[in-house]
Amino acid sequence: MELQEEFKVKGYFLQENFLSPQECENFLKSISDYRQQFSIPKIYRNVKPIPLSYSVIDGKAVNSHLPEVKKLYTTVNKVINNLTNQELFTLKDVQVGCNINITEQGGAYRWHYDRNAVTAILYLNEVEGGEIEFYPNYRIILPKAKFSKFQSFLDQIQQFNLVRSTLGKRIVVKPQPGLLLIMGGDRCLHSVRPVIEACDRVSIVMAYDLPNASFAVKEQLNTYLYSSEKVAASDPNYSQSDRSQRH
Ligand SMILES: O=C(O)CCC(=O)C(=O)O
Ligand SMILES: [Fe+2]
Repeated sequence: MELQEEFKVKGYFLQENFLSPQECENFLKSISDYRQQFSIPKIYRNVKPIPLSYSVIDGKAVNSHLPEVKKLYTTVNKVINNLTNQELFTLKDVQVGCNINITEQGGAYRWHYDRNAVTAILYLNEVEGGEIEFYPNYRIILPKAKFSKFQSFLDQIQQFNLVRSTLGKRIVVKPQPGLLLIMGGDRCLHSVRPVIEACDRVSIVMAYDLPNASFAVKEQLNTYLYSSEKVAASDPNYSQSDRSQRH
């Protein structure tokens, strides 16, 4: 099967050694240098069954302080366009476009869909636990009502364990240095299992979409994902009338 065809049918794509071990080391060094200089927000949202518990260097910080990560975001755009046979773009919302997720021991990332069409995740290291679990091409999307209450109801139903195991095909991927995962972010339900090891799990999360994509983005979702602040609704993904879904 052609790569493009395979991506369309499977809903995801994996490439090992997209970066060499040395390149991963260099990225990890820049990230750790950044952390020596700046403190990064730690986010904890107590949702069931998997909480959102991680630290993040958001796209604004990447733009200003991590030029090599910014460059990677553009390089991977070409890979995405080739794979999807579409002209997709980096996100207008710089804060959301390219993030570095840092998950310490015990940390995890709740079940969610991303708000954008295609997401690429580059893993920089290997840790015990911290597998990403996902259900490609899983979401039932209402074509004209992606942000409706009924869509949000469907999303909640589809998250149940029993529904997932009945309707979905589960894929589990263990992080390894240089591994690139590309998926249809807004239709692939995904989460990150708790990190078991004392060492931080580090991944670069890159979001792409059509130029005219509207997310009906709420400030509140960005606050939920990128700051330690308390938010009024415990879960902006599923408790608002608009469903902006990247995570
Ligand atoms: O780090 C990962 O494997 C996934 C992170 C993720 O899904 C996200 O940041 O939206
Ligand atoms: Fe995600």
